[in-house]
Amino acid sequence: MTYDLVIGDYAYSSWSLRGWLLFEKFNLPKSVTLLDFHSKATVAEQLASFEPARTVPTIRTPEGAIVSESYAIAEELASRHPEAEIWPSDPKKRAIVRNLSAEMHAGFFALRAACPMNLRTAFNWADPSDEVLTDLERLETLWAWAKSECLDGPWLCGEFSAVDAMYAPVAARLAGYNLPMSDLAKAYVDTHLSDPAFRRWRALGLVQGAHLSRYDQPHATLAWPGPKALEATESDAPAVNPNCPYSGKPSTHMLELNGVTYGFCNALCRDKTMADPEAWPAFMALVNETTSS
Ligand SMILES: N[C@@H](CCC(=O)N[C@@H](CS)C(=O)NCC(=O)O)C(=O)O
Repeated sequence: MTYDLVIGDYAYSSWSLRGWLLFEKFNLPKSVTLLDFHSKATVAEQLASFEPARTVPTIRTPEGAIVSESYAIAEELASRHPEAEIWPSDPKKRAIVRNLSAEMHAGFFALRAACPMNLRTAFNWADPSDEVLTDLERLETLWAWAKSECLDGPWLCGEFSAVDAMYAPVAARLAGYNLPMSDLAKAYVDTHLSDPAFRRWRALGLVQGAHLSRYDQPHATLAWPGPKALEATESDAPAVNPNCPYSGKPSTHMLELNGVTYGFCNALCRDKTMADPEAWPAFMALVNETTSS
């Protein structure tokens, strides 16, 4: 039983990140189709076999139903996989996070319009508009309220839940445009940036898809505000592992990390790992096994 999940682009599609995190964080089976945001064909045209979807993320359930609103995807997955706790089982927490998720899904237009997600770089927007500042104030209110009601965990309300998937791209925008934040908001934003699933998504965005100039901004650029990736480089040397840590297929594409050469079964597996080695548990298990033996 696998869901088809269609996403737009790892670097630029903020809604796609929400949908993908719901699968990735809760370990749900997915077969991913990546659209081409660079293509002349519109998103709607590329989604022709997922009628009536017009936007990403879109899923096809195992029985063939199409769901193409992020909030509906969260609800649908939550009712199909109650054990995953996509919404918290605690009724009070669940009510709070549903409310915050719905407000995100229906709002924050100024922030979304002025600060499109772009995980390839970061900007210094020194003088955000009044409309964006109003959105930021509302975020601070909502996040502080959720935290004060829930009291535990680095996420908004205890363990990671659908609300955190909804706010992941918002966190990326706050960090990615160097917007003003309280300590509480900054801690929450940092939790997203250092989350291994978010880092995997961003690593894929760094190595897949074209640069899209429509996402460039007139602001000065900054170094990425999240954790710095370990330095790994492409290599031609023989690998310590005969088989790819992800697929088990023969190692054909190599990288070097701390003087050791590791192999992968294709260029994408190598490149996504090279972009942020620590984001990939199977690779780090191989590194630990190799360096501790
Ligand atoms: N309400 C939708 C919004 C999804 C959305 O707008 N996705 C963008 C990509 S981030 C898209 O597919 N846009 C279509 C287009 O650009 O033609 C949801 O909740 O998922």
